[in-house]
Amino acid sequence: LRLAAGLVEAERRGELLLHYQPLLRLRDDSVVEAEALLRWQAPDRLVPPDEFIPVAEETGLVVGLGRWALQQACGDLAALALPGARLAVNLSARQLHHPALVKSVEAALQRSGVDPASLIVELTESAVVEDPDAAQSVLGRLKALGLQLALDDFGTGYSSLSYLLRLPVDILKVDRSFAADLAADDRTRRLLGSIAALAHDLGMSVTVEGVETEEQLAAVRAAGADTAQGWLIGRPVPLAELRTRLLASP
Ligand code: G
Ligand code: G
Ligand code: MN
Ligand code: NA
Repeated sequence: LRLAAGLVEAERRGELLLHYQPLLRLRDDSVVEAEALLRWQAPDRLVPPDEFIPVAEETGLVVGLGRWALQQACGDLAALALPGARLAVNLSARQLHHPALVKSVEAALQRSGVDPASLIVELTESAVVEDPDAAQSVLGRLKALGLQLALDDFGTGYSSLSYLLRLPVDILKVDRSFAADLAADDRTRRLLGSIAALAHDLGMSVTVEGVETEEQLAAVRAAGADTAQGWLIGRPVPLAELRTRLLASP
């Protein structure tokens, strides 16, 4: 409850911030993309999202936080002013089903003036599964704005191949539990190779999350994935550090 009360004030007090985790494009080993991850600088400590996102989700506060994150990421994208750079923002189930979502995404794009194609919106299958028909319609309207859609945490929980056919997804983000098993387990490597082939066949690109070792990265390359994300590539960092990384990239 204290947490929820603090969260209400967090945005007004300017205590929210975004860190950006870089992604490696395997085709040319360049960094052109990053995922925005919310942080809350509470008066006494930096609160990680796994502590406050679930609370925010339950109380509905996530709608406001999410809108703030979208606007901030679009503003950051404009401030980067690097052609080709792309930023991804996470959407929660509550946000997906909020009636004002499409309008607020549209407003964030217009206000910042960024190319809609440089914004990626990530959502999980669990956000879709509650009401797939409604989700499909909202995602169609989001896609019509010109942005890219990513299916997050793929391969866990609610996975259903039918979502891959029904939803207008551009990027499949394979859950980090797969990366963890890559080095030791040949069957996981084969499964990842098959997932990548399937996704490519359907016109989607593939990101593998949670890449922590060179061995895992080599397996991700061998499986034919397009992009790698994880601590080996980089930890989430403030925008200025991301900018340096993007500028230094081949
Ligand atoms: O940053 P990790 O480092 O701890 O993120 C934990 C979880 O919080 C992830 O599952 C991520 O999807 C979620 N998360 C991070 N930032 C946002 C955000 O801006 N909006 C929503 N809805 N979820 C977020
Ligand atoms: O949106 P999503 O649930 O995918 O959020 C990414 C989460 O994964 C964040 O909590 C982020 O801090 C975490 N993460 C990113 N890279 C790694 C990694 O290499 N290993 C582990 N264990 N977690 C990671
Ligand atoms: Mn994500
Ligand atoms: Na994920």
